Amino acid sequence: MRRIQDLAILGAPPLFPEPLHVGRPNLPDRDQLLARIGEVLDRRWLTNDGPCVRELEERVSAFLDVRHCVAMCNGTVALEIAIRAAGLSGEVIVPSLTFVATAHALQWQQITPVFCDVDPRTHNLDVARVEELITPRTTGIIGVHLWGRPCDVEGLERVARRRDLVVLYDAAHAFGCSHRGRMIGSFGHGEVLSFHATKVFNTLEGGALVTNDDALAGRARLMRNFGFEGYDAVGYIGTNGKMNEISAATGLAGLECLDDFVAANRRNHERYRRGLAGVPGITVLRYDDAERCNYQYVVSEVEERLTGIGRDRLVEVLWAENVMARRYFYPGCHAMEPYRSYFPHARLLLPETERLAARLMTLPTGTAVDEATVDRVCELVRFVVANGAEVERAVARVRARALDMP
Ligand code: T4K
Repeated sequence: MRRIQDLAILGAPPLFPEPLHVGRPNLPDRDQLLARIGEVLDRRWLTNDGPCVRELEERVSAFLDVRHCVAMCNGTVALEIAIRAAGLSGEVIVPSLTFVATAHALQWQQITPVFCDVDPRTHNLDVARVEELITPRTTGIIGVHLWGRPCDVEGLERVARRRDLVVLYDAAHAFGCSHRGRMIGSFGHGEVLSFHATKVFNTLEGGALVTNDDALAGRARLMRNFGFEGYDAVGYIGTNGKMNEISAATGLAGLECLDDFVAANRRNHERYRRGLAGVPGITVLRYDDAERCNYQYVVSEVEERLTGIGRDRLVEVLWAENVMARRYFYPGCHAMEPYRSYFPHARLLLPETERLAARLMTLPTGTAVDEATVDRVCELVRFVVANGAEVERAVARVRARALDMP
């Protein structure tokens, strides 16, 4: 990329012929996967607590060193069931800087998500702010280990103990990550994982509640299967949250390759950090290399004062080049419906969330992205930022011409 007129947003051909997505799935070894799927078909046992689901649950709980893993059909249903099985009601404190499923899982069952601001360094719940939001209606806190970086679990659990609250974690991003040497999965009363296609480890769709609490796991198991306690006996209200055998088989094959997935992510993350080092106004978020990290998200902060080009325009320029960077998690749950209507003034209590939601940009990584591709994306970002103000003016000119404006 040499000249501004070579940018696709101004009409030139895109840098990449095919879209480069954030969240392109990591795939297990194909032969192993097909062999496992063949076994599922041979058994004619496709769902309802089948042998692959059981094996996956055992493997995940052993990996995370936690007593129970209750596999489910996706992370959102796992959250809903965990929330219900933990007896939450009234108000629950959650971050707004998260995927909307965290809030929806509460609101879906008429529990009010109370949005709390985040620590600008960690992007996770700010414990001091959590404490200010506790009311007599508060029954719990759901921390989100955003980008796989652990919440301040000690701080949250201190507050929860003092105020007699339940703590759950949305660990959708944090499979394979540790905090102070202990795997994420065994903190709080329970933690919820997502095994969605876009996650570091996937079961196509899937998720799980992991917990050391026997009673919580028992209730979640019943709720996952309509509340059935035996043939013809229902002792509980339940839903259908079951994982199917093909998903579990995909997970079992994927677990064999997890180290390779993480290695590819780590390599790409380092490459992005080096490739974007020194670009004014672009900071790539770091992980704590002393811990286990899955490096699944390459998140950068774009500071327009220094780049000369706003985050949204930069994303637009990248999309035109087929680099499908994402604005996770813009605009924050509080600014989405129904929460925007329910809490029109929420943003006044969420200054850091608002600031981050306006600046964050997530770049493509994973096993589908190689180092040469990362280098080209970095080179593109460097070029655009080096010419930030000029790119803004050129785009405005082209747009004005298209509208036939003077
Ligand atoms: N809590 C948190 C903190 C979460 O981040 C999530 C999910 C949940 C809870 C809920 O867990 P699940 O119920 O999903 O298990 C995507 C994912 O759909 C979602 O699972 C994920 N978080 C979120 C961060 O990302 P979108 O709306 O951005 O999805 P979409 O369709 O734009 O897909 C993302 C990109 O991935 C696309 O650009 C294309 C690519 N892709 C996607 C799929 C499904 C592929 O290349 N191949 C594929 O098969 O939410």
